[in-house]
Amino acid sequence: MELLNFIDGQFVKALGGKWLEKHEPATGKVYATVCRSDAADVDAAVKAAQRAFPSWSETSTDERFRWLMRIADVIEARLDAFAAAESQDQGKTVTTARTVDIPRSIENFRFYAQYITQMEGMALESKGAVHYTLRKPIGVVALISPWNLPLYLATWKIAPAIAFGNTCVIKPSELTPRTITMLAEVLKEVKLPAGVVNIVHGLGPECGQPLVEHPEVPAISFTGGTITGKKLAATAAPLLKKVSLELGGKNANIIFGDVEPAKMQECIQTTLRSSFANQGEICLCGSRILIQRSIWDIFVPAFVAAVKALHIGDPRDPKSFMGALISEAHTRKVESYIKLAQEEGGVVLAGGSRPAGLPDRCRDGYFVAPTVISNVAPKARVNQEEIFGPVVTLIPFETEEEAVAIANGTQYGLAASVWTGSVSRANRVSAALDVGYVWINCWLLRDLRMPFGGVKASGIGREGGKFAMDFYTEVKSVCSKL
Ligand code: TXE
Repeated sequence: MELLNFIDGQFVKALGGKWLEKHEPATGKVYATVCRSDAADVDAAVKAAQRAFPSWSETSTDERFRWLMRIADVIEARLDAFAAAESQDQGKTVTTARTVDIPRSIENFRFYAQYITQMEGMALESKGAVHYTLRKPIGVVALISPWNLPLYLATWKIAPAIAFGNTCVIKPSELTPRTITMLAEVLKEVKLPAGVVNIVHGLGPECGQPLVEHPEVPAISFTGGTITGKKLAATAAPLLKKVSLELGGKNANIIFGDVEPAKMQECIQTTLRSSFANQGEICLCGSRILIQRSIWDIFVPAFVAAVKALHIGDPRDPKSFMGALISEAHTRKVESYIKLAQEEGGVVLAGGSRPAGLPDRCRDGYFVAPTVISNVAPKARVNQEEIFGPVVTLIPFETEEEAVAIANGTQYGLAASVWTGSVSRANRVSAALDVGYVWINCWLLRDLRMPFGGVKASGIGREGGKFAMDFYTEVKSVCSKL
């Protein structure tokens, strides 16, 4: 299978004729080749987006509403094909792709389609004049997406970018090129005007970097690792480009002793998901579980037993809760953190190695069993650095103040979960946490109108609803003397 660039409404090979190999994570085998693009391909994509911009930005909101709804409908009609492809390409279970990734990709288009029909501006009268705002799209926006939630995060950027009247060039992760290419087929079929969405595949330094540097790209939305995010910010700052950076996390899941006994099972089940959903490869996963000492002996044995009962297997198998990690290199990274934890005094209570009983097809796949580690100090490296895999640590605490201090004691600040039976404690702790998102007695319940993003090393800016409108448009004030 050859995965091509999509530029100016056409599937094209990289101009330099180079290719990358794409491995299937569950088998470790190459199953596709993907264009290895460079600055010349990026330039062609930006020029196509520039040509498309004047007419696309002049379309009515009603026209754009209908385009986005049509795209969503076609993806929905092919839900199974998209889910199977996402699972094969990324290693996630087909169930996760079918129930999380693809439905959310559809929702991204529907949400922004509807959002633009409800947009309001501002007008006021003062000093003998009327003042009002105009909102304009920015132009050609660069969208750089990661490999953990490929279509989900790519469409989280494409949908608002084009809904607000911009055209775009997207560089998906080189590790997950498949479903974005299937999206291009959908865009071609529904006859979205050529150049509105362009896709260039390739490596970060060779293809992402020239896109960030391109003089005709005034804004960049990036989701990925903090190191790459810093590099991108350093490139964009002197060029005075608008940036939105959604970066890594080291999220705390804080479990207080006053969780209602009737809610304890729900707390354990949700914590299983927040720890290991998508193999722990979600920036919002809670990788540090902080447990009040008063319930340590209740929570820990029940949680560890539940982890040991999880089924890890072929991502195609509907019984599998977890599939394969994204790549061999990432698997090595995750394994190195498990080793490091042990060197730092950690005790492995579950997992810690390759899962047993994998089917023959997955013999060479990239699998790590869900791993639970205790006895590691909050300031140890495994409790400070983003592992981004199926590894969680258990950290005891005595008081609310101590829990907040541990939770806030990393460079990151993306999200947190708080489990408690006390409303006042829930609100107090939520206010004290240095993060962009707090879930109280739940995890990953999202409403796309809410702002999404992190503080500290977890990023700059917010997207979602009106926050995406602020990023993907420029607002102008007009004053007319009465
Ligand atoms: O991400 P990169 P990597 C974290 C996670 C992971 C680590 C590294 O901890 O282990 O980051 O992952 C493109 N200019 N997250 O190295 O490099 C790249 O091609 C422009 C958290 O895979 O950040 C890809 O499309 N673009 C995270 C995208 O950036 C560049 C999700 C992200 O890749 C570039 C993924 C450059 N110079 C990893 N270099 C989250 N926040 O959800 C790379 N890219």
